[in-house]
Amino acid sequence: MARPRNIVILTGAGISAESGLATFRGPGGLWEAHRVEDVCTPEALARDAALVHRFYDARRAALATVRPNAAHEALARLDREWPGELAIVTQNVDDLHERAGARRLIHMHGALRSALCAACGAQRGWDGPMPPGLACASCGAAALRPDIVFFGEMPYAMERIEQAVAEADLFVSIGTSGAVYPAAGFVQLASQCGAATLELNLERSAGSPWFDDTRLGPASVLVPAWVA
Ligand code: BJW
Repeated sequence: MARPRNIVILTGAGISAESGLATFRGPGGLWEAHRVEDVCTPEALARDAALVHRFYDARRAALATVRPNAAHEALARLDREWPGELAIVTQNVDDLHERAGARRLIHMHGALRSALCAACGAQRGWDGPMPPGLACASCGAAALRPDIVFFGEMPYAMERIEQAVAEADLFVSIGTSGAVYPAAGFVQLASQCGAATLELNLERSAGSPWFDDTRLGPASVLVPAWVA
């Protein structure tokens, strides 16, 4: 294909694995120690808010112990230097892309360092533990919760993301299992709209059959090599 101008990059937990953050699926993944239905659904929050808050408090605390790796840094450099359109759409709720310096970034599944008011939708930065039932400063309701997209909830910025994917010349997926929709469907949309598609992952994923090209290996090696 001609040199791409518009690039959309989708990242998943695999890009942060070498920084020391657990992925979700597979051996040692977060879903091995926790049932999704207990910590990552609106019903879980309603049933046992303390458990959901403990799960996200621990993951927020872990952010202080990790730092961006060579893959985050390579994408941040691409973001700084790429003259065309670029969107880094991350499913990750960690802040390693922004700490590496990425700016054209969309957190489609929310962010650990953010609190959301379930009553009025206000968002505010958050560090440290988040006690259940805390009042929201904007509306006074006792409804602050982790700003995380649970199963069954609509991911953020879908219109903007789908437009960027539909207009992309190149769609690159990094470190995601392709198990969770709507993100898992972006590769098909990109292909249908004429983009070249590339997957960078440790191993083949559920999405691999949809990509023009899949390169296997650790993100800290593959991503800098691709960006170079
Ligand atoms: C490396 C590496 C290294 C390791 N280097 N690689 C039936 C059919 C279809 C859909 C549905 C269905 N039933 C329900 C649904 C919808 C549901 C869904 O998809 N469920 C599936 C389980 C089937 N989705 C939703 O509910 C979403 N909302 C929604 O659909 O709204 C309606 C809608 C309608 C129309 C349009 C749009 C929307 C919401 C999904 C919310 C996901 N939330 C989570 C948790 C919140 C964040 C958090 O706690 O952190 O998001 S779940 C979890 O999975 C997290 C992740 O972002 C997401 C994806 O996981 P990811 O990143 O792919 O991680 P892993 O662990 O799966 O994979 C890691 C990969 O890295 C592996 O491939 C490794 O090989 C690789 N790797 N080390 C490179 N060093």
